[in-house]
Amino acid sequence: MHILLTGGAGFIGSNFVRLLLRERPDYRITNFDVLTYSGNLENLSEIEGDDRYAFIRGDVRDAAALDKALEGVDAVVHMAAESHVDRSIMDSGPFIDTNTRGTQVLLDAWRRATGGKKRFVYVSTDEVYGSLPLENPEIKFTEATPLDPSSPYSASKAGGDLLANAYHHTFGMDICTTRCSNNFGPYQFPEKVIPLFVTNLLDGKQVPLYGDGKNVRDWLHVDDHCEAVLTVLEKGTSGEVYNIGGNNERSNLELTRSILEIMGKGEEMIRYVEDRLGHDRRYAIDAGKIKRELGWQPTRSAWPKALEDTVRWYTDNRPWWERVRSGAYQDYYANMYGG
Ligand code: NAD
Ligand code: TDX
Repeated sequence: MHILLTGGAGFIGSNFVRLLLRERPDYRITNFDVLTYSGNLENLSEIEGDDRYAFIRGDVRDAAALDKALEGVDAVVHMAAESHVDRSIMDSGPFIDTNTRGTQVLLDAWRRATGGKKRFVYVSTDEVYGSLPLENPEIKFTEATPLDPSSPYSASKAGGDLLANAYHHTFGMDICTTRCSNNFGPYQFPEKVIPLFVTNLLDGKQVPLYGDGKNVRDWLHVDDHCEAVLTVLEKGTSGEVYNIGGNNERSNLELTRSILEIMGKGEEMIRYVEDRLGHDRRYAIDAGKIKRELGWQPTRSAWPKALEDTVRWYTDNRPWWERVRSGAYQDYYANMYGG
């Protein structure tokens, strides 16, 4: 089995490559990634010499490059994306271009390569469902919840999600879609809340908590997400959507307090800052379908142990995040948080 993974140099992609090489000794994987600011081959340095792994620097918007890369490939896992909500608020152009148009270019290339007869997994997000109210904690997103994206990021991901569905219906292509909640773990770009807060604290800086800190996210360890994507790739039913989540809802304030406690820091390290525009209040995933139909459930997200392990990873890997936080990231950080 030869898989082409898009976006394999990013956070989830690089963890997926590692998991696949570990768990499927007879698979090969090609990582097709253009290496934006968040793509980093250093995330994969330990497997560089593995002859089951190959890297192609390429853009999912480049049809000719895809035609070449897809030769002899048995399945595609599409993770490449612009992935950060705050950046999409600053400039939505690259989001629509990569997440929506790039998905269309890739779907067309896969159709040319295989007639759509081989599997394509579109890695979408729970954010396509929009926001849930805090007042009704029993309500969660199911696969039947209508799409109602509220940020330019989630709208651009919903564009790709709807196209994947449309290509299945129109051309009979073998496509599954996954919609996962917030991931955490090693190699996450430190613009996202957990690595941002941990690395700030390691540098003795305060953490910028948006608004009242009551927004809720459902946290899942990245390895659980990757295992779920692999399960869908191998066992999913064509045309189906699968929610993936940890049943692990925390308010941002609870999350921040847990990080402070693990790191032995006090509440004075919290800096309440202006809220994110259009900030989704709550995400919560009902992941019953993937458990019932494909037998997947999280095994690596136990809280707070998985969070403690993640804090330890950033503590132990200062050279990685210091390099990642240097250069253009400094301008982004200064623009967002005022230095
Ligand atoms: P990331 O930003 O860490 O990685 C994205 C990768 O895509 C990078 O390596 C980047 O270089 C590559 N890329 C971007 N534009 C490209 C293009 N035009 N052509 C080729 N490669 C390109 O993102 P992530 O957090 O690892 O997210 C991966 C996927 O999972 C995304 O599709 C995201 O929407 C989805 N997702 C993420 C989460 C989360 O919590 N991080 C949750 C659910 C779904
Ligand atoms: O500085 C911050 N302060 C803060 O309070 C940052 C960066 C975030 N937050 C809050 C906003 C959110 O409520 O923390 C929560 C999580 O924020 P992010 O890490 O930016 O993630 P989120 O916006 O929830 O989106 C993530 O999950 C779904 C990923 O970035 C997406 O790619 C994925 O689809």
